[in-house]
Parts: sequence; structure tokens; C-alpha cells
Amino acid sequence: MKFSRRTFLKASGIAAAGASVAASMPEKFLSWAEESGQKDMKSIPTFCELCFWNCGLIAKVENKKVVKIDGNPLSLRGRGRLCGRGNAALGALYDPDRLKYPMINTGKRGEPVWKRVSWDEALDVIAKKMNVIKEKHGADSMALIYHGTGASFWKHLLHAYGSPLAAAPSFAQCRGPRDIGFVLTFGADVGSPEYYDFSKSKYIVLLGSHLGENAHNSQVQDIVKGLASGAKLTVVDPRLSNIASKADRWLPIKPATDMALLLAWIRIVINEELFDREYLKKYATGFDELKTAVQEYTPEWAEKETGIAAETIVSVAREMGKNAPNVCIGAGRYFTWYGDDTQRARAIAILNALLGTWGREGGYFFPTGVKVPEYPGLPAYPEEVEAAKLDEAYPFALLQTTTTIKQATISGRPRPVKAWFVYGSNLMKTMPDKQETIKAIQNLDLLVAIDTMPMDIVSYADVVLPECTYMERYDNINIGKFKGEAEISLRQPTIEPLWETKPSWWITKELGNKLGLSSYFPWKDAEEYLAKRCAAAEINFAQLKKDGVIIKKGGAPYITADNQPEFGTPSGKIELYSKQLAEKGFDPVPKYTKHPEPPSGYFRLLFGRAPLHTFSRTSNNFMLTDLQKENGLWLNAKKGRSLGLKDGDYVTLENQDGVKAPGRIKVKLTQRLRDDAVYMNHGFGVHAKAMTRANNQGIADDDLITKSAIDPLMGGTSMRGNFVKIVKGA
Ligand SMILES: Nc1nc2c(c(=O)[nH]1)N[C@H]1C(S)=C(S)[C@@H](COP(=O)(O)OP(=O)(O)OC[C@H]3O[C@@H](n4cnc5c(=O)[nH]c(N)nc54)[C@H](O)[C@@H]3O)O[C@H]1N2
Ligand SMILES: Nc1nc2c(c(=O)[nH]1)N[C@H]1C(S)=C(S)[C@@H](COP(=O)(O)OP(=O)(O)OC[C@H]3O[C@@H](n4cnc5c(=O)[nH]c(N)nc54)[C@H](O)[C@@H]3O)O[C@H]1N2
Ligand code: SF4
Ligand SMILES: [Mo]
Repeated sequence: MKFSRRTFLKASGIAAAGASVAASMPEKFLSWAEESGQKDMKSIPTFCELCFWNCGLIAKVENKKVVKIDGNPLSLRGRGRLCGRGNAALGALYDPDRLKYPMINTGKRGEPVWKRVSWDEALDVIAKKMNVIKEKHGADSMALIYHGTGASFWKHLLHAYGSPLAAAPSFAQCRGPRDIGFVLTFGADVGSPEYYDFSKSKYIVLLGSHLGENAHNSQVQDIVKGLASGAKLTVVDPRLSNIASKADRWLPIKPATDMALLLAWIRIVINEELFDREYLKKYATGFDELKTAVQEYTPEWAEKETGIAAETIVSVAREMGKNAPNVCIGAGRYFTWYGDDTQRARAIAILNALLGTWGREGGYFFPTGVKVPEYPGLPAYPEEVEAAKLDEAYPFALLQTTTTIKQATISGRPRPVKAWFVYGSNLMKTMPDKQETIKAIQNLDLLVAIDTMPMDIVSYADVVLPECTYMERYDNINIGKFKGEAEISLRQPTIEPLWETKPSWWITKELGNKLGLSSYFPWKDAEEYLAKRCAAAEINFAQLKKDGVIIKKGGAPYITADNQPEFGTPSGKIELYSKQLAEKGFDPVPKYTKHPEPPSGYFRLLFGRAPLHTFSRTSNNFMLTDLQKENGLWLNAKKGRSLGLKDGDYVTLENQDGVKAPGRIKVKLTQRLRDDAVYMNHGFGVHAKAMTRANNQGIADDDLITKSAIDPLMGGTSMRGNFVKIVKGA
């Protein structure tokens, strides 16, 4: 099989699902309204959008107000629970700073002067501009940059208009290299939610993946189950994260050296014959080439690179070998670290392959999916949509990257990009090198922001379309693939949209009509659209509305005599040595690259998730700002004291390029971090004034990320190669 987009999609796994299970919402959850004795009360299930995990929730609605939410016990993503952020749905819904009306910018991009307009006027302006751009530059000069469930109708609109360009920062600025590294090795990615079988693992290794602080709901429940059943845990992180504090071993690695550790582990597993011989013989190719290529990576060498004692490196490899194949070396999620990220993912994949964890209990399970056909009878998209993407420079970028959209917008090469539709993505905080992002934006003929909040990106828009929140709308069908079961979940309105906000299914249909694309939007409304798609998949829509979630069982999660794996790689095997990489001039086996280190007086800038916020998405949520309003700067206590700093001092930061971040940040002196790095939560330091609670709270990592290395395989942009010095007296 060739490595193509089709293979990629196929590899990401749609298995046929078996019969529907009769599981239905327990009555006790549905009878809540009646029990309370009030007539005007309803329980309406929908799902959360405060992060991509999309846990099922049930809204309690009283007199057209949502008064409370609970987890939906049928949801496989949440299992009846919501995380701290998910519980703050009311803070998102009733935020007084929300975008309320369509607006047109009569000032400059970045210095907007807003004029409130009707929906009709806003969509007219956009449609006219789109027609002019199409005439001059072609429909494929328009791009969608998106994050979130609601984007699917926007993709449909742009494709119907003739543009193939739809890119998500959650690919090229997040998990893209991880997925590509696994596809190159196994012919399949690790999924989202990931196919980790943590609850059955005997041994778990996490590299810079701080589960719990990154609140992946059901995954956190699974790892807790695994640990309670006796699984051993090793966490590799320069910082003693919350999960590291629960681990049997914490390896405080020198940042940017994980590849050295992984290659040393691979060498030990091979040389000490800890690998699964039968499994490799049956399913893998390239063992001999791999063995030769990794001989230079001795534990003693790795100790010098990583700061982790050689004997610890050897012990962990032996522990992995002893527990194989019930071992899960997690692939992580935020993966764009140092520029050689796809190759780091390859190293993780190869180590898992050697131990035979793919398709094995406690390792990586094979997911169960379900197919829901598209709305019947839609016309095909214009031919251009199948045309080449912009990513020829990055041969393994299987999805369009934001990286090349930005480059093409600035340079006009390989072809001009003239319009951006930005849906649910706060690009000013999300892409590295803000000045370059602004330069690209200033080159556009049209920027439309579809958002719920007056975020930083909104002030660069020409037209702002206020979407209603996830609590007030229908979205497209949502499918989740899990172990032995698949989940179909429904987003539906719990109340009518507030102010003049509208859902994307409505906005795109109206705009489609103005563009002469009504044949692509034949549905009367979202209910009819969803009901037809459900009918085509034999899903009971009425039950889905009532329960919020329908589960389909089926599919075998592990390799057995009757369930032999298929690998979507060119050889049909696990590729320890990758010919397709060699053919394109890349290393067929991962190699170690030494990354630059902080100059004297500087620290490496590390960043990560705040447990009670999602990026800037929740930064203005009054239920969450009560719990955390600003970010702090973690700094090694001894180092901090030597600089004359105390816990609670406010400081400012300046990076290697002399860029000073606006605002100030509070120092947190800690033993839990190495002394060559500082750490902060991402998402704070919002500059938009209309975000009244979030405005200028803490410092933004994104203001300091002026440098990034591009992954040559797939165009991901790494962000952890920036260094900062601390300036006292803020
Ligand atoms: N510096 C730095 N950059 C990063 C990261 C980092 O840690 N540091 N993390 C990276 C990662 S892991 C990822 S996944 C990306 C994510 O980055 P983005 O793609 O930007 O995603 P979010 O931050 O979730 O998007 C937030 C935007 O969505 C809007 N929004 C929220 N709900 C809705 C809705 O229902 N409808 C609409 N239309 N809009 C809505 C918010 O108001 C906000 O403007 O960023 C990456 N970039
Ligand atoms: N509460 C909450 N949960 C979230 C999100 C959120 O915004 N809030 N965002 C979601 C998204 S989109 C994603 S992608 C995931 C991301 O979740 P993760 O994949 O866990 O990514 P980060 O939060 O960036 O992880 C940062 C960890 O990596 C460590 N680290 C930094 N440099 C290195 C290094 O060189 N080597 C090693 N081994 N470790 C290093 C940091 O110290 C930190 O503990 O979280 C998701 N879950
Ligand atoms: S993990 Fe939390 S924020 Fe994310 S979807 Fe679930 S409840 Fe919502
Ligand atoms: Mo992400």
C-alpha cells in the first residue's frame, strides 16, 4: 500500500461495528425535572467543547436557563464525570463579554473600529469579497483554519466553493508529528482519544505528557485504574509534574534530549534480547538495519546527553522488557517540541514495536469505529478540492498545515492565499512567531473570524461572526473509537442562542445560498440534516436526542489467532527501518540531533496545560478565573534564591531575540523543576481588552516564542527552543 492521504484516513481506523446495545439513559437522570416538582424543567444531554475530549454532559434547564450540569453516565469519554473545566459550562454560556452581534471592522486590522451589522449585511460583505477573490486568484486561495467540532460545516462550505485548504493548529502545532511517526511505523496513528490500554498495563512510560494536568477525562480514569491494579509508572519530564509525583520513577531529563534516551532504550532492548522475537518475525521488517544503526547509542553516552544515570536507563529498559507486551510507552499528545518530532515519534513507535505492545493487552488496543454515511445526495465538490495541497515541501504532511498557509500568504508561493476563515482558533496565541502571523494577516484581502469571545484574533478580523456556544446549538455527528465499542454522540441546544448569536450550520447555509451553493445545503435545518445522516446509519435519532450518546459494540481489541493485524505501510509490516523515508532523503532510522542549549543567564522556556483552563479558550470564564486567574513562573528554588528572588515576586521576561513579553508574572520557587528551565501555563497573558477578566493576567508564552524549527517531514512547528532571562522588579 502506498503512503497516501487515503491510507492515512483508512489507517486511522474505521472498523465495522456490531449491533447496537440497548444501553439507555438511567431513569434517575431523566426524572430529575419531575422529581423537583417544577413543570418547566428539563434535562438535555449534549457534549462539552471546553476541550477536544468532548465528554457527554446533561444540562438541567429551568425556565430557559441552564442552572446546572452533570456528566452523562453513558459517555465513554467522561463516564459520568466532567473535569474542572467541563463543570464550568455556565461560565462559558453566560459570560457577559461574549460576542453578541455580527460586526464589521471599519478601522485597521489589529486596531479595529467595530460597526454592528445585521447577519444579512455581514454575510453579503463576505460573499461579495469571496467572489472578487475567486475571480482574481481562484477559489483555492481561500483557507480555513480551525479547531473544534463546529468546524465541519465550514469545511463543507469552503470545499463546496472550491478550496481544499483546511488546516488545524491542533495538527501542525500539536499532535501532527506524533501521528505521522506512528503512521510511518505501524501504518496507523494512535487516535484521539488515544488507544492506550492503560487500565490493563503492567508498565507505563510517559515522556513529557502530564496526564491529570492535561485533563483527558477517561484516559486519566484509565491510568488511575491501571496504577490501582499494580501497574508501574515511569515519567520522563524535566519537571515533577502531578503524574510524575505518582510515579515509581521520575526521570528529570535535560530538556530536548528525549531522543537520546529513546535510542539508548532501543539499543538495550535489542542487545539484551528483551524484544518479542515471535512478534517481530511475524509482523516487522528492518530489524537488522535498526540494530546496526543504534549501536552508537550506549547508556553511558545517553547519560551524558540526558543527565539520567546510565544504570537507571538500563533498569527501566529491563523493567519494560520484563513486563512486555503489557507495556504502554505513551505517545504523548502535544508533540511539536524541537523540530525532529516525527522522528521522535518514530523512536517511540519502534520501542513499542520491539516490545510487541501494538494490539496487545495493556499496550495499544485496536479501536472499534462506526461508519455514518454523509448526508445523502449531495453534489460532488469541484475538482480543485482534490488538487495538490500547499505542502509539497513537506512530503509527509498528510493533512494541510497552517505552516504553509502562513508562508503562502506572505510570499504568494507556491500560490497566493488571500482569505482566511478562522474558526475557533486563537491564532495570535497558537502559532509561533506572532510578528510573522501579523505580517501574513496584513497581506490578506479578507479575514473572517467565527468565534464566541472577543479574543486576540478577533481584533484582526474584517468581519466577525458570533457563533453561539456549544450549549446553544446543534453540531455535526461526533464519533469516538474505543476499546470494543464506538460512541456516537450528539451536540444539541440546551437553550435558544443568546443575543444574536447563531450556530455554524445556519451561518454556512445562509452564506452558501449567497454564494450560489444552495445545492450543497439542501437540508431545512440541523435536525433534518442529523436525522437523515442517522437514518442512513441505522441510528435511532430520537434515542440519540434523548440519551445524548449511543454505543455500538463490536471489534476485537487485541491480536489473536483469529484477529490478525493489518499494517497500512508500503510493506504491509511494521517498518522499523523506513524505506519510504530513505527514498525521500530522510533518516530511515531515527538519529540523535543535539539541540541548542540556553546561553549563560538564560533558561529554556517550557510551557504546558493548566489543569483548570484550556489554552486561552477558558481564560475569561468567571467560574475558572475564580480558581486561577493568572499563570506563575516555576523556577528552581536554589537557582531562584541565587538570583535574589523570593516566592511571589513579580518579574518580567525577555527572550533570546530581545523580545520582552508584555505584563508580569509571579515567581513560584520549587524543588520540582531542573535549574536549566522555567515553566509556565499556556493560555494566559491575553491582550484583547474586551476580555475583561483575562486581559493582561500573567505572561503569554506565545509572546516569547519567536523562534521555531520546522519539522522537515511534515511541516510541524516546534516551540520549545526559546530561551528567556528573568528581569527583576516588575
Ligand atoms: N505558544 C503555544 N502555542 C501553542 C500551544 C502552546 O502550548 N503554547 N499549544 C498548541 C496546541 S497543543 C494546540 S491543540 C493548539 C490549539 O490552539 P487553537 O487552535 O487556537 O485552539 P483553542 O486555543 O482551543 O481555540 C480557542 C479559540 O476558540 C474560540 N472558541 C471557543 N469555543 C468556540 C465555539 O464554540 N465556537 C467558535 N467558533 N469558537 C470558539 C475561543 O474563543 C478562542 O478564540 O495550539 C498550539 N499552540
Ligand atoms: N486542562 C487542560 N487539559 C488539556 C488541555 C488544556 O489546555 N488544559 N489541552 C489539551 C491539548 S490540545 C493537548 S495537545 C494536551 C497536551 O498535553 P501534553 O501532551 O501532556 O502536553 P503539555 O501540556 O505541553 O506537556 C507538557 C509537559 O512536558 C514537559 N516537558 C517540557 N519539555 C520537555 C522535554 O524536553 N522532555 C520531556 N520529556 N518533557 C518535557 C513539561 O514539563 C510538562 O510537564 O492536553 C490536552 N488537555
Ligand atoms: S475533559 Fe473536561 S473540558 Fe475536556 S471535554 Fe471533558 S469535561 Fe470538557
Ligand atoms: Mo493540542
